[in-house]
Amino acid sequence: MHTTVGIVGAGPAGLLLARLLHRAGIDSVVLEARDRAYVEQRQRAGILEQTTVDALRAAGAGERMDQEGIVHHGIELRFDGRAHRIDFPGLADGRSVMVYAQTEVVKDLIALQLAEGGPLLFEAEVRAVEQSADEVAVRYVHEGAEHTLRCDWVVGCDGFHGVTRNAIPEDLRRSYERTYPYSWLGILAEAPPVYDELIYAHSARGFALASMRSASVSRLYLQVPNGTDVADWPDDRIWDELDARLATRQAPGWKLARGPVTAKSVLPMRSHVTEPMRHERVLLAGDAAHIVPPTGAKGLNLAATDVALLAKAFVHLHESGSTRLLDDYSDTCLERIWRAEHFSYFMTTTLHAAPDQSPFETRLQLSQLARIASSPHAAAELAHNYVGVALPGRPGAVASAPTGPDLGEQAP
Ligand code: RFL
Ligand code: PHB
Repeated sequence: MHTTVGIVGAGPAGLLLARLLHRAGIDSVVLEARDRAYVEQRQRAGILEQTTVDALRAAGAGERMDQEGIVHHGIELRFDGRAHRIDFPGLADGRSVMVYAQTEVVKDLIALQLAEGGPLLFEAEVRAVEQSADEVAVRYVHEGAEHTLRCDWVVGCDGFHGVTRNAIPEDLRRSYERTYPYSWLGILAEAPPVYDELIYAHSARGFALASMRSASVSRLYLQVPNGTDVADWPDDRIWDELDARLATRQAPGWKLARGPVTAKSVLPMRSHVTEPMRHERVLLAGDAAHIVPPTGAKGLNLAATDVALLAKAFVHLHESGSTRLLDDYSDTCLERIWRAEHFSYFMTTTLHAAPDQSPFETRLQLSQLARIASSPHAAAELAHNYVGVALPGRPGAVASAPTGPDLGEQAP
């Protein structure tokens, strides 16, 4: 089999890239190691920035998102027993974010690709990506047999544990990494959200986050020690801990609405960047090149912006014969990635209680949070980063014009 762009991995990055290329008349083949049900049910991100929403619309995958996604115009920070709202449109040039789960993004993209796109093979595990002078060979196993996909270009969208990264020679590859001394326990519950926006809470007992999937389903997270076993967290213990960490002095005795817990897992927290994101005919996108801790809600959005830029670069090559945008791809992405790395690190270290944290460090965190609550300048910096920073000269534009309204246009 031969294709123009071989895509390894059918997470949001690989699927969105395949759709954008298909719409531009560029053929691709997507190879995914897991089965369709697994990929569609993996619980992950929930927050989409405007650029991600635009890229999904440009890929033709905006219809259900625009009907079911919930536009959020702010978040609440809770710390020191009080609550403070960050108003996005007022602080960040009218921009907002959308709550629409990664599971739904992936389902929409898979349905479209299977209905009218190029090949998308599930249970096709890539074992090696090998470059020669004028093509790349992707070796994979499907239905018990070994196959080779020959490609003009290969994009590794195979996540943090993928194999494509190894096609960049070790002596040219640089990795930057940080692991955090805590994890998240995440649950999905059939319970109405606590509040109509997300709540990020700093407390002496550790961080908590109250998010949502719909008007009747909550997504909730608790900071827990690394190595935590979910078996040690029966449902009542989780609800009690959420109540304690989200408590404020303004509303004593306040409690979350409880409901059946339908999913429970522990997630490690990590920051990671691999540079460069291209070597000759092999490129990396999404979690294959970079990981952020989820506190800044950036991972899926970075993946979407990487592939929107890549699609634009392939279209440019297709139309003009020039590799200029592909040549710029790594540098253009890395500027935005490092901004998101810093923001995610900042949110994580400001809101979590490290196991060896001194009272001095806790006072610094509270001072920083109080500054955000009292200064429009400090709050604007958080708001701009959360909704997505537009970097000068690097607009992160999508492959074709968006067709839907701006998230900022819907009244709060
Ligand atoms: P994915 O989603 O990991 O997909 C990679 C795919 O590649 C496949 N694969 C292979 N296929 C073939 N051959 C091989 N050898 C392969 N090896 C791997 C895998 O099976 C998989 O299907 O990467 P992608 O597409 O780059 O997407 C990245 C996002 O999934 C990730 O960044 C986000 O989920 C991060 N994230 C969040 N991002 C946000 O923008 N907003 C959020 O609110 C947000 N919340 C989160 C998050 C991540 C979380 N976890 C679980 C770490 C919340 C959580 C809890
Ligand atoms: C989620 O809804 O899963 C979510 C939201 C915001 C985050 C992380 C996760 O920062």
